[in-house]
Amino acid sequence: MSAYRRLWRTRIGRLTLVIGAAALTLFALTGLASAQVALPEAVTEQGDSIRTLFFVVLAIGVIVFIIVEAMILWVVFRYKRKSDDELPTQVAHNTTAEILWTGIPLVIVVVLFFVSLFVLQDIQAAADQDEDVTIVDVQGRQWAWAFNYAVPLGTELAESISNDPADTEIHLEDPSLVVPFMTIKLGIEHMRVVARTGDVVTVDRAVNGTVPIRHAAGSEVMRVFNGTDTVAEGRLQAADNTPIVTVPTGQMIRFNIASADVLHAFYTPQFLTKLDAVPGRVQTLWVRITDAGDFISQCAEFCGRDHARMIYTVRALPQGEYDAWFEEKAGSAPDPVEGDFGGEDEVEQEEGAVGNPANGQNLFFSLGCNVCHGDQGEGLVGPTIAMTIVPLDRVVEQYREPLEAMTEFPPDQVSDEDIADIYAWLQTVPRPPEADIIPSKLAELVEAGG
Ligand code: HEC
Ligand SMILES: [Cu+2]
Repeated sequence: MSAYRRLWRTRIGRLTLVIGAAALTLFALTGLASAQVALPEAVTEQGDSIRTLFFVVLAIGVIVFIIVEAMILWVVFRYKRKSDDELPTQVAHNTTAEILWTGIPLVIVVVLFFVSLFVLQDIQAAADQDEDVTIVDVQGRQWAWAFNYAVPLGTELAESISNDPADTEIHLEDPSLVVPFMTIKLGIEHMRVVARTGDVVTVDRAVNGTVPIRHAAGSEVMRVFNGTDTVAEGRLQAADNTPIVTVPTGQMIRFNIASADVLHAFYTPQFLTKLDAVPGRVQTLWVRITDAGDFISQCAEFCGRDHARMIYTVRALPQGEYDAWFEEKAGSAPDPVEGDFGGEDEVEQEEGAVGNPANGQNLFFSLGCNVCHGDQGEGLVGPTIAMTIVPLDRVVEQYREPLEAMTEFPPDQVSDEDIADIYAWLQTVPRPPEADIIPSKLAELVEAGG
C-alpha cells in the first residue's frame, strides 16, 4: 500500500495511478463480451448494416469520450490552485473555441444523420421486382405464434370486393376449388371459407389478425397452410421445444406480421432488429439470411400472463432443403368440392354427437385453438384433437385446468355449451393418418383409467 501512497505524492505518479485504474476497469469490462452483453453476430444482410452502424456510432462516441476526458484531466492538473494568492489568468471570450465546439458536434450529428438514413433505407428496402421472395405470414396471439405460408390455388377473383369486412360474398373464376374451412389469401388478407351456395363463396374476412382491403377482379387467390413445425409436441415453455418458422437462406424473406389480439413483437436477436405485431395492421419485415441455423427468438413486447412462453425458433435452411420442406408441407391441393356446403344445417353431424358443430367451428378459430392444434385439429404444438377418444367431461376439465402448456379458458370466456359445440365440430373432422398423429397425454390417462 505504501508504494501507492508514495506514487500519489507526485503529479506524474497520480496521473499514472488514475490512468492505470481506468485501464484496469476497461479491461475488466471486456469480460462482458462473452456474457452476451455485446451485440450478437448478425445472420442477415440487414443485421450486418445495423451492426456496422452501431460500431461507427460507438467509435465516434469513444473518440469524443477520450478527448473530452483527457482535456478535463489536463485542466484539473494543469490549472489546479497552487497557492492562495495566485489566481489563474481569467479568460472571458474565445471565438475560435466557440466555433470549434459548435462546429465539430454539428459535423458529427450531420454525418450520423446521413449514415443512419442510408442504413434505415437499406434495412427497409423491399426485394427487387424480379427477385424470388419467400413470404411468411406471422400471427401472434396470446400466447402462441403461427407461421402461415401460401401457394396459388389456381383461380382468380371474378369480381372486385371492397375493404368492408361485411362484404363477405365473393366470386371466384372456379369456386369448386375452395373446400370447407379452407383459409385463402388475397393480397395480404386472410379469409376463411365458411360456405358456398351455387358460385357464391361466403368468407369470414381478415382472419389471423390481417386487415380487410380492397381486392380487384383478377387478383390471384392463394391457399394458406400452416407451416409451423415443432421440435417436440405438447410443450411451449422450454427453449428446445418451440414452434419453428422455416425459411431459406440467400433469398429475400418477407415476414407479414399481424396480431389477433394485443401487441406482440417479432424478435430474433441475430437479426438485430425487431418489429411489433400491432392489432389491426400488417407490418412488414424484410430480411435476407446469410447463415443457415436455428435461431431462438422470443416475443419482445409484454403481452400478458404467458408472455414468457412465446418463444419460437427461426430455422434457416439452404435453398434446396427449404424447397423440399416447403413441397412436403404444402402438400397437394384438396380435391375440388362440387355442390353447396356450409351453413348450420349442412355440417355433417356424427351420430350421438351433442352441440352445434357450425358454432363450434367458428369458436375454434376465433378463440385461436387452431394456432396450437392446427386448422383441422390435426395437432401442432398441442396434440391431435380431431375425433378424440377423450370424453367431453374430461375435455371440459382440460379447458378449465390444462395439464401443461395449453392456455386456460375460464367459463366466462368459453361456456360448457361452447365446449360441447367445439367438441361436436372436432368429431366431424377426419383424423390425420396414424403416422402424423401428435400423441395426447390425456388420451393415455383416459385409457389407463379404463
Ligand atoms: C397455446 C397453445 C394452445 C391453445 C391456444 C389451445 N391449446 Fe389445447 N392443448 C395445448 C397443449 C400443449 C395441450 C396438451 C396438454 C397440455 O399441455 O395442457 C392441449 C390439449 C388439449 C386438449 C386435450 C386433448 C388430448 O387428447 O390430450 C383439448 C381437447 C384441447 N387442447 C382443445 C383446445 C381447444 C378447443 C382450444 C381453443 C379453445 C385449445 N385447445 C387451445 C395447446 C393449446
Ligand atoms: Cu407476446
